[in-house]
Amino acid sequence: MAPATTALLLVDLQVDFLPTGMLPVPEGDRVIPLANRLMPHYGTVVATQDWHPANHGSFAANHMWRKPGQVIDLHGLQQVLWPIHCVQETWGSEFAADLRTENIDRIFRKGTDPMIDSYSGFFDNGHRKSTGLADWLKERGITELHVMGLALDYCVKYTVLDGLGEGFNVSLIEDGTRSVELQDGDGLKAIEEMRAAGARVVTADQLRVG
Ligand code: VGL
Ligand code: ZN
Repeated sequence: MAPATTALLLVDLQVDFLPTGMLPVPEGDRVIPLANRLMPHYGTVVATQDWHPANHGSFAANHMWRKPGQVIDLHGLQQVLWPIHCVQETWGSEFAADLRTENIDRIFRKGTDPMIDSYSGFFDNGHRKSTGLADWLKERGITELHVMGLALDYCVKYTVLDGLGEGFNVSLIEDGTRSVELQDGDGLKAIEEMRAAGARVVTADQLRVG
């Protein structure tokens, strides 16, 4: 069992990020069994859920002449445009069918404001609004986070960086994540950024929680 002050944080383990989804993360399905194996060893398990309205500004389809992968200015912030994904109340935004969601204590949804994207589970990309995740964890005496999920080079990275910024000790579970890799090497670069910011990078076996 992990100490009671440690929480497992599962990032965006959703249908649209699996290899058959709308924003496929290669091998994204491979991390689901690991999440299922780890969850019973934590007193606190939290999951984030990308939860966009259909008119979300991060969707290329909502901008004339734009294609996924292009970068635009969205209300003052640089925004990568994505295929339509994780639309609220659709199949694509559901958690992966094989994920044992009964072990999740609390879900934090993000990306609900059409004007701004939210990669991190803690804040939107402009750091303007909090999701309440940090306060919720702190109220429960959580000081350490073990983070895994999708995608390494976007939502996992920004969740880890914001977790560190909020004062948590953060370990990235390297084998519990996969990258979208819009550019070759983005996954490795993300890991180096997280390490430089103070994250511990470990494999699930090194956690010794189960
Ligand atoms: C994500 C791109 C757009 C992610 C979410 O979960 O990493 N990436 N929305
Ligand atoms: Zn999204």
